[in-house]
Amino acid sequence: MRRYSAFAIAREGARYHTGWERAWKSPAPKKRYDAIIVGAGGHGLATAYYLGKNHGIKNVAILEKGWLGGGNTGRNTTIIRSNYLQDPSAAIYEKARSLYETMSQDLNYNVMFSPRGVMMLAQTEHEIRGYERTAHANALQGVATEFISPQRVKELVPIINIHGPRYPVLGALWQPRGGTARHDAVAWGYARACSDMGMDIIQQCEVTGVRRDGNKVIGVDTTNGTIDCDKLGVVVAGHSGVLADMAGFRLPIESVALQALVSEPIKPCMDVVVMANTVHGYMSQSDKGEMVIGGGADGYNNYTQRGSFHHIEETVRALVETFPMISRLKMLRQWGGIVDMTGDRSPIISRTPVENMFINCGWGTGGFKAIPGSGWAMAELMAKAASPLADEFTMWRFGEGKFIDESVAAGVAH
Ligand code: FAD
Ligand code: PYC
Repeated sequence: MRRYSAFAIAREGARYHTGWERAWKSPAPKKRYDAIIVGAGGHGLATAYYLGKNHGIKNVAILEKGWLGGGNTGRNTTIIRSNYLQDPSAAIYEKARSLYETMSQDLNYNVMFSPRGVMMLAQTEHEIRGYERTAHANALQGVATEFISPQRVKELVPIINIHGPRYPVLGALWQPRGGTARHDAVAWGYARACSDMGMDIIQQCEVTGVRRDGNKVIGVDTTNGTIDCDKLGVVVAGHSGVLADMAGFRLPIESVALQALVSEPIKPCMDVVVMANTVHGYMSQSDKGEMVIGGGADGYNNYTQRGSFHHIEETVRALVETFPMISRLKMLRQWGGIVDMTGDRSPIISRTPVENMFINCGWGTGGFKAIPGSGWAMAELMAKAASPLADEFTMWRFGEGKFIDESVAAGVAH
């Protein structure tokens, strides 16, 4: 069977979709766009897609300094779930999860959504209380989760060690319709759909300045020249602070490296996603058989896009404790991304102090799952100046003390 790497898929796509080849490395177009989206990650591409599909705004350019999907979207561990605590979060993450259910059909592109179930282990009394509380909140929000016993955990994941040694498994928050999807397929599916609507995806085009007339945005400076637009959507994850700086305002956000690793491929041994947040590691098995593994974020701000060595050791140690049978596995690859963290671990989908400039960021360690819901909300905000899904996620909530605290649901230590 032929295997495809992310790069091979990108190459295949570029060969097949002539629109994208046209856009590759081209000089800045001399036309004025109704909207420019900066960042061709999942969130930027989904924003452009829903601008066209839901609001009929198709005169759109998506500008990307590298290659599409080459940021966190192509570097994450693909976990999809909506078991958050607060109502605004449950609304947007569950909207996203439900859009994932039909994404392959909507985009006519197989994103390999696999609702295999996600469990977050409770390994302390504190975690039991936290996850039971989340299960109750989810019941009120219409999100299907339940708190399950250690015996049920063992039935679902026979390879798990529920007896310790440091922390026995005391139960788990279980979301049966959570799961995974193929990350670069999500980017390429949205990109092809945007291209089919006539949008321009311009890669290797870094935005270097935000052009204004008074307080109103009129375009951007890029490494390929200036480009004019009526509205600007900035969707650049770990570089959000840099773009905000170009526009003359500050964001309550920090950038840190988060990393993951995969093992050699082995026969199918685990058909759900397991997150163990106390010992701190999480694991799923890819369709190729590799164990996909991740741990905590770096404890200091940086833009290195690689992650530090001690996390690899800590994460693997935690997982060997939880799944002793992986102790002899060889690890094949390790990589990192730059994630954008807010103080309350919730995203920002917001207008900005600059008129007609909008920002979508702060998804931190958990934004892959949110891509379709986030794009839906951001497109509505850009088209109509308001979106029910985005209302609570303004950048001004920090000044107003209206935090949306999701530090437990975020699942990844930071
Ligand atoms: P990105 O995909 O990073 O896209 C932003 C794009 O903006 C980049 O391509 C970048 O090149 C571009 N850009 C930046 N500056 C400029 C500029 N000046 N001009 C033009 N373009 C620019 N989330 C989950 O839900 N589940 C998980 O299991 C999960 N695991 C993760 C594991 C790791 C190791 C990492 C790093 C992240 C993980 N995440 C996970 C988080 C998730 O990957 C991100 O929240 C999400 O991908 C963010 O998507 P994005 O489109 O906002 O950003
Ligand atoms: O948000 O579920 C998540 C997640 C898992 C690993 C990284 N992020």
